[in-house]
Amino acid sequence: MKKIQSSCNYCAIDCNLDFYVEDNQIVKVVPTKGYPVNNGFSCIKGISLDKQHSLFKPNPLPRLKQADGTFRHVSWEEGYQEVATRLLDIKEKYGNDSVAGLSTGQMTLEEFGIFGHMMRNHLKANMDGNTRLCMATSVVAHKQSFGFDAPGYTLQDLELSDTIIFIGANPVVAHPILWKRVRNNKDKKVIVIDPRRSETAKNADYWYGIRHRSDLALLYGIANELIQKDYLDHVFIKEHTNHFEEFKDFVKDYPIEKIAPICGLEVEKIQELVELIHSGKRVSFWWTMGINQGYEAVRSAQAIINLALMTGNIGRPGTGANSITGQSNAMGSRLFSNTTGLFGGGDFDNPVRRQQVAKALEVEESLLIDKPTIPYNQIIENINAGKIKALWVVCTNPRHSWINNDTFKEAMEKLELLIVQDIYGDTDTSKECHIYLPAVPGVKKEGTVINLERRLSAVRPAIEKEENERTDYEIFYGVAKALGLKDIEEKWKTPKDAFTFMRACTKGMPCDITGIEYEDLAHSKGIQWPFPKGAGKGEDQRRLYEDGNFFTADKKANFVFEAVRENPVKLTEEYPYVLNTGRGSVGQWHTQTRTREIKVVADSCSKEAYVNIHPNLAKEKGIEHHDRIKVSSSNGQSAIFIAQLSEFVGEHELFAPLHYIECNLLTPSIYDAYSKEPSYKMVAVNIELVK
Ligand SMILES: Nc1nc2c(c(=O)[nH]1)N[C@H]1C(S)=C(S)[C@@H](COP(=O)(O)OP(=O)(O)OC[C@H]3O[C@@H](n4cnc5c(=O)[nH]c(N)nc54)[C@H](O)[C@@H]3O)O[C@H]1N2
Ligand SMILES: Nc1nc2c(c(=O)[nH]1)N[C@H]1C(S)=C(S)[C@@H](COP(=O)(O)OP(=O)(O)OC[C@H]3O[C@@H](n4cnc5c(=O)[nH]c(N)nc54)[C@H](O)[C@@H]3O)O[C@H]1N2
Ligand code: SF4
Ligand SMILES: [Mo]
Repeated sequence: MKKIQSSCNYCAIDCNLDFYVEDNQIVKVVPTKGYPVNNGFSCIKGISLDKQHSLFKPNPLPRLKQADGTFRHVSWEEGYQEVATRLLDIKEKYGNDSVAGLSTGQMTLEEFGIFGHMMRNHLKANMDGNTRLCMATSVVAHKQSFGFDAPGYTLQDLELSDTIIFIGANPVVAHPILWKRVRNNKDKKVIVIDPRRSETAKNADYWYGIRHRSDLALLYGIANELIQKDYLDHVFIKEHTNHFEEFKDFVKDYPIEKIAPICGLEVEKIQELVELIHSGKRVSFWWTMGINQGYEAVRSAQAIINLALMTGNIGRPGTGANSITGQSNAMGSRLFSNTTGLFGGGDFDNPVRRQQVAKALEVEESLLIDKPTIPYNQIIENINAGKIKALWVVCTNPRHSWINNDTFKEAMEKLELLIVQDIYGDTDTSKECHIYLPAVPGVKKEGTVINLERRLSAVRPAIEKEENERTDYEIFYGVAKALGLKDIEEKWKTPKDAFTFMRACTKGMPCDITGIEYEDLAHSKGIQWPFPKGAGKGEDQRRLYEDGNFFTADKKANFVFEAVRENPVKLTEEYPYVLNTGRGSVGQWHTQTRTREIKVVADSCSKEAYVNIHPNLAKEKGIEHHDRIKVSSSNGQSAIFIAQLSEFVGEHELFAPLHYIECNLLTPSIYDAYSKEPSYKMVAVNIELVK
């Protein structure tokens, strides 16, 4: 029996797993012992990776939709040619801006490299990813505050922290192995700030059930109180930060007496929180989608960073303002997708970086695209306005996951060419597309992913592909060849080639990985970036900012702040309740295409969309547990849900898991001003019993 160590390609923890294989069948999956991230533990999704494709084994050949609406399968060569010809035709007829792509945080670094090079540099197309729906806020916040998109922590900080504050994060459900690391810490207080009494809040020492979208006011109020009480690290502020004096003046407008009613908390509760922050010796702040998916999300993330800076809780063991990533390679997509920045980081109009990246890719500088992509929302708007005619969607399911998802349905109808590359041909996005390109799942491919603490780890094929099966990398390569892109054809033959190019692009950057050999990652403990040439063996755990130096020109972190804005979501008589959305269970992954194959998950989760509703509200509305209710949204849409009574949501709030397509029918098209990340977490709704 062979044993192959590989990374789980669901969530951003990137647990490593040992696949035991006999006769090209996975016999068992065991979480890797000694791997610094998960050390012998995993969640149900990881140990069920062998279930991928047991139920829905697709035809491995490309599928074309014909003029009469029927489908036919063609050879791969014909499929590649069809994609290439049709993309080039549309480009020629309508111009570069008529072609766009949508990728994901779930591809490998090498796949980002080849796809980004082909789509952006060669085809000059716009291309964004589902990381916009997820991590765009953190990216912008980090760049403005730290000078680079560089989350500084290592997971061990959870074991070393004495005060762990989760804001808009529910790791018990969304990042179980991160929560395991919290539980390893026997000497800590856990604090949760979340309007919902989430699974994490239930397991915390302190829960602050704030009003939806009042985080920014709360965080400024806390900052002001810390200043008033002089609970500050003056030395750190003076030596390592900019704009503190302006910040100090600014937050005077947010005394806790004023913000307490805005946040729905008592003044004493906020004071308690301030004292907890002050009394902690190693305080760490952790945020996820409850912060990132808001209308003033970037400023909220920065308000968390400000607290860490002013109290000197950054760069030391057990501290940090720490953004938790969602998907297995969201960090890779942030650095290597060529969408919002050059490969390895840096702006598209930075002449020095352009030269470096062109040299690393062995191409003329003029080949590199010269501007960032238009964001996801604008791609969809431009499709619906008839400007974008062709869309290539890879490893994401936007018909389900996009905000106000009827607008994506409209886009699908408008497009002349929708190409979908997915491991399943029956997803809401792939089932009706013009060209479907079936890719094999992660257990059959190789490459690299980067986890939430900047750790690169290897994805290795546990089993071999069968006849006619193709990996995502091979599909990109095949299309590039059909497009006649000689440099890709000659120099990007394998994932290792792509890794080598991407690595070269990082030279001298904060994310320098020039010290990593592709082969080093296999059967390893993973390697955190930065890891420049000559870095030696490296420790198992490394954090950034230990010397107090950040990536800005003057090496100081910036206090960034802005007045709290009016919430664009208004509760009215017509729509008096808040609908909150997010992850429903450990077993369910996003749009459920993959986790429907895990029998215990499929059997134990609701088949139909449901909402959690407080028993008091249910009573008031004559609704009983498991009744069907109609939820109407201020975006003009409504859908039927099963009512699941729960005391863990507020009396005037509902919670809908995003795992059901109905959820995003109701979410309104609202985005953060700076990151354009959708504001998924607050919808104004009304409800009625369906008789
Ligand atoms: N099982 C499972 N795990 C997953 C995923 C999955 O689909 N299934 N997806 C992965 C991905 S891509 C991501 S991005 C992560 C997401 O991980 P999380 O962000 O932890 O999960 P969510 O449930 O989206 O949201 C977290 C919390 O934000 C709270 N929240 C809502 N509004 C507000 C607000 O105004 N203020 C505050 N402070 N909190 C608010 C919600 O009540 C919720 O408890 O999970 C990853 N892990
Ligand atoms: N209301 C609401 N909506 C949300 C959110 C929320 O909190 N609330 N969260 C948002 C967030 S944070 C995220 S990240 C998105 C996620 O949204 P999506 O990315 O749309 O969700 P997934 O189900 O992960 O889609 C991944 C697709 O890739 C396919 N796939 C899996 N592995 C492979 C592979 O190796 N190759 C290829 N080619 N395909 C593969 C799967 O079958 C699936 O169809 O949802 C967003 N939508
Ligand atoms: S915690 Fe995340 S990475 Fe680990 S097994 Fe579960 S889904 Fe996979
Ligand atoms: Mo995400």
